[in-house]
Amino acid sequence: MERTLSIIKPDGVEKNVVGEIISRFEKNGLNIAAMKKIKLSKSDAEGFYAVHKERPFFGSLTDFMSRGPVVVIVLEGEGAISKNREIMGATNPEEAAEGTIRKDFATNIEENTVHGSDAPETAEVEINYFFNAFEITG
Ligand code: IDP
Ligand code: MG
Repeated sequence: MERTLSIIKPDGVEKNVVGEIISRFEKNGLNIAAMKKIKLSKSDAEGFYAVHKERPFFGSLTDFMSRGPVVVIVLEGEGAISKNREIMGATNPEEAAEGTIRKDFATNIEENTVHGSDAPETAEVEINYFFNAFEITG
């Protein structure tokens, strides 16, 4: 059993597709181990995306991620990290496969509706960034 962090980004919340996105996770065998709707400050977003701080889009990305509420979710299941990345689709929605969340809902490469951890080490760090042990019920 593996855990991964998903974030429904501000554009996904604004488009009112939170339920639709969660439904896709559940239909693909991922369980919700923890979930909450929160608003990131600019510095919360900068901390979360610290790995990208040298990238040219860092300022714009962290403005976007802090402009409105997000839904943070711990997904649990067999191969949850790669399964979630498959359901999400490619970073750039123009390159995302048919039927993926980003293909169906993303606006562009930045406002791409969902985040998903990319490896077990990042999943652990990212889950701990938002949730304490009491909040993760499995
Ligand atoms: P990922 O979310 O598919 O793992 P990353 O390369 O880790 O993609 O980038 C993190 C986030 O930064 C993306 O989801 C997207 O919101 C944003 N991003 C990535 N590349 C670009 C870009 O070239 N321009 C603007 N924003 C970008
Ligand atoms: Mg990434």
